[in-house]
Amino acid sequence: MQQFLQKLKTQPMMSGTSTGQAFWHTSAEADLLDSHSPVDGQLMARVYPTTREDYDQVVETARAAFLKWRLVPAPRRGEIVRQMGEQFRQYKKELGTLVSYEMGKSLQEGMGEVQEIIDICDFAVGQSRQLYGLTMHSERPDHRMYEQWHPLGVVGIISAFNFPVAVWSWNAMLAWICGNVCIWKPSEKTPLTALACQQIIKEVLEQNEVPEGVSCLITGGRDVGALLAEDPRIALVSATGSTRMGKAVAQTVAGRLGRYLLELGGNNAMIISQHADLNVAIPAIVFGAVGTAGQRCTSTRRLIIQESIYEDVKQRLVKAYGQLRIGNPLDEKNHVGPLIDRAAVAGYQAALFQIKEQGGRLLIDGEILEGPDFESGCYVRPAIAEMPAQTEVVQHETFAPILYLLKYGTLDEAIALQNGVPQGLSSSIFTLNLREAERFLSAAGSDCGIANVNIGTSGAEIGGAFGGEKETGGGRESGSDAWKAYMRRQTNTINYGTTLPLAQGIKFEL
Ligand code: UN1
Repeated sequence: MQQFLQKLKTQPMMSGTSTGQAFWHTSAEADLLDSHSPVDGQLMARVYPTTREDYDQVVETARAAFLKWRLVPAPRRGEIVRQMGEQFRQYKKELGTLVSYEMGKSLQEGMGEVQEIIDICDFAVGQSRQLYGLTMHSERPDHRMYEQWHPLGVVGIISAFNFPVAVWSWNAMLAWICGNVCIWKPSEKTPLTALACQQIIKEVLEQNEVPEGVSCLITGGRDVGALLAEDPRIALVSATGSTRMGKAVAQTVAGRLGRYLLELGGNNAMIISQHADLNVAIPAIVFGAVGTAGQRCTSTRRLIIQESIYEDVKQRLVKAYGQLRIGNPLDEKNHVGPLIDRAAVAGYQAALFQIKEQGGRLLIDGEILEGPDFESGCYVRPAIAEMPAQTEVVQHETFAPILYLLKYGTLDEAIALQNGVPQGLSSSIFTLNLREAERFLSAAGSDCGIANVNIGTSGAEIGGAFGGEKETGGGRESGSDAWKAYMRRQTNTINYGTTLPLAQGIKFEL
């Protein structure tokens, strides 16, 4: 790990592209952003934010690279992504550890995140030979009609702190095999893992003589993200983060009729039916609610429990929460690490306050942990609150381990509660009853982008399309046919005859 960090330090932390000499900055020492680990509060890195001039240089380099990269055959682009996957396999432990240290998720989850990169690389390699278009039968004789998919150009990727590397890879790997070039703006809270990814793929880019600018990195806060949103040179802005950020990006990009792909907040519920196998449900609930300290966009925030088993579920949960070990996420014995920063802790505290104000009852009260192992001030106790209804605090996504319990009578009531929030990312039902499961998955069931049966709301595999409806933003990333978002469709009609028949039977004679 030390050696790996050392290797990272050989490159200053600034905007640029991942090959050759092109790391540059025009910002001054005084502008440096400090990046602290939530694990122990230590200063990890100092980052030069990207200035307007740096940004322009990056975009121009990327645009020049696109002119070459778009001509490289897609399977060849796939082969380069395959080699990147090999690099990530080699550095899985180091990068996973760095993710854990910079972001605060458990080591297991940090490595799991790198595994998602490896998986999407494998997926993208196969996809690079499957950028299929359809062939249509023309209504005109001696005509052929078909569609083909072309790359878009420069893709801007804005990613969040909670999945500091995987979300980038879902976008970048697909964007690359599709023939685009990428400019990545990671969260200002996790710049070091982003730099590590650039370093990990650097060798592959160099060895394959990939043009400078295919993989670019810019650093900074919201204002730097806004540069991408405003810029007509950016063909697609893919943004992951809060609904507030997504709305701002969408409005700006729509203002120039650009394309965007949004993956925003979730407020994910599990319905626990009286027909559930609780031995499967309880661990799923606990992992969903406290995994990544409740900071996944797929984290379980609401439990909608059938009234006849409500007390039983409650007791089992309280018992399970009693066994949780909170502490340094690099210690594999611990289940729950810190929140990302003190601002997140303040958000958690505010939610706890609102719960009480809005008639909720805390079964397990939250608390900020203090003492020698918790110096960063970011460690909190996962809380469980019984709520009388889906009050304002329940409607809102608080990025912290707070689980709301709600009661239901009929399945229709449960589905109405599940759908009765502004967000629509992930959902699940625990039931062994076929009719219930199918109703939940039907058009009259969950309104989310992800709906599961007998598994939790989080931990999706990369093979499916990932994303959600309503305030979650409607975008789909990673598997299935999500690649189409990174390409433009062109319909082609070819006349190989000697006359000019017009469509719709129109006659036009000279
Ligand atoms: C996110 O929290 O932004 O399904 C992504 C999951 C992970 C990805 C979460 N595969 O929980």
